Amino acid sequence: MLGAAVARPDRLTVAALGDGGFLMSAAELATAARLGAPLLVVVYNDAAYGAEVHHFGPDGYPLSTVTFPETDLAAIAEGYGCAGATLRATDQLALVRDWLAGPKDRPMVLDAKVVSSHGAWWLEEAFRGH
Ligand SMILES: Cc1ncc(C[n+]2csc(CCOP(=O)(O)OP(=O)(O)O)c2C)c(N)n1
Ligand SMILES: [Mg+2]
Repeated sequence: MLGAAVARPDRLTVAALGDGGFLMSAAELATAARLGAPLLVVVYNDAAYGAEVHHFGPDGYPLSTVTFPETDLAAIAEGYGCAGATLRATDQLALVRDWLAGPKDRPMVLDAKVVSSHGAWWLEEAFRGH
């Protein structure tokens, strides 16, 4: 995604990923911020390696190794020099509109808190029998 943002600064690069993947690769934000990449990062934050929950849960294994405590990803992003925002409702998307209307001279990271009470139905179906 960083390569895409650098190669095509005329277009908006959007990276959509989970909180687990974000936490594994957050250091990339230092480079993205240093380059002033016009990059929008949307993190679907279910406080878990959600895919793993599908495997561990039905087999009765404890979920403690695949679920996380509350993590402030917007603060992490700001620490790297990016803009950061925590989203809990769609009316907060105005923040994104403001960033889009601005110079986009640093990446924006959205920590979109999503429900974790139940996993994604389509993944549940895809993993059945695995
Ligand atoms: C480096 C690495 N380690 C482990 C995995 C196995 N893995 C696949 S999906 C997944 C969970 C990812 O969690 P998250 O990014 O929060 O996405 P979610 O499933 O919660 O939407 C893991 C650990 C992987 N793909 N890559
Ligand atoms: Mg997750």
